[in-house]
Amino acid sequence: MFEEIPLLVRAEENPILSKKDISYNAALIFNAGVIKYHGTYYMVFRNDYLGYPPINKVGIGGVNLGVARSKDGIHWIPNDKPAFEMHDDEIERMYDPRLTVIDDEIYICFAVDTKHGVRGGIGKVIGDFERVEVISMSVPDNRNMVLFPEKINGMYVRLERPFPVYSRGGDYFDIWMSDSADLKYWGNSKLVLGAEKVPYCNNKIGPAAPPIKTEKGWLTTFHAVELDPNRGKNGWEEKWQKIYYAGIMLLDLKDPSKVIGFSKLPILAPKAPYEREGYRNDVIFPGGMILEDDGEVKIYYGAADTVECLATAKLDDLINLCLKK
Ligand code: BMA
Repeated sequence: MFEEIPLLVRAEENPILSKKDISYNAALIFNAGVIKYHGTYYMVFRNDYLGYPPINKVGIGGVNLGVARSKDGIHWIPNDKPAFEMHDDEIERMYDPRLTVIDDEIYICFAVDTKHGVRGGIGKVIGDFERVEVISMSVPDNRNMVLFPEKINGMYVRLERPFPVYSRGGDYFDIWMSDSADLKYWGNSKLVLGAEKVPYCNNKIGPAAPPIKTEKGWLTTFHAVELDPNRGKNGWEEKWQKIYYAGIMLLDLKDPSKVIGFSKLPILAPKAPYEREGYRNDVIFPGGMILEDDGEVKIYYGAADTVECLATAKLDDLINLCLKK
């Protein structure tokens, strides 16, 4: 297990959202996307709820996405019913939402488990989080998609994490980038960061929260996984051998496939009790990042696949960390 760089401050209110805050069927509340939109904070969170027949051994029956609002980004008021769910003969569930505002419209990226593989979905949020108009769905396997908040060189850009299981030597995956003229047809794909470059990863990395624009470059978090074959039962699972860390990187403003620098140690490593113990122990999974006017950065993350948390840092410290050789 790696230790984090002492830079981020965990919110005293953590977990900032958990099942006790939800008035409908909810078991695990985590991996949220967060935006600040016209002065209000909005969160779309993942809810694994109890149901029958269960989709796993602990009685989870399905997954939906809920919405919560906040005036300060710390205290949240969830809606009294879930917002989005996808389920049909082919699609099993949507999960792990990420939110990006582009030209005053709210877009959502999400993972989709289907009977024929994992797909990355992109949609537009319609009305007051009433429904998602799906714009595109990738071929399998791909997920952890995040959109940049503006066009770059006239194109929409996304970070993504395909899973090349044949050619990459197992569960060993990297961060990629593609662009699109219309959010529907994606191409011009490029490697951004290889998993082998990240010292606290021996397994896979993936995009985390959508990037924020700074003078020095696009600042964006990623998750990095350490696989420890000596770990056995961790959390509710019979065998959970992974540890999920958060890292941060700075990408070139004009060509975001170029990494200017990244943190050589995690910015968040499982430490607090709510990160160390839950459904899957030792998981930190960021999905939202907001830059405030005073230079504070709020990073929202799912902890132990069970609750949603917040940690903050100063923008300059995060940038300097990425620039450090
Ligand atoms: C990933 C995804 C995430 C989850 C993480 C840790 O593969 O399934 O939703 O938070 O594993 O369990």
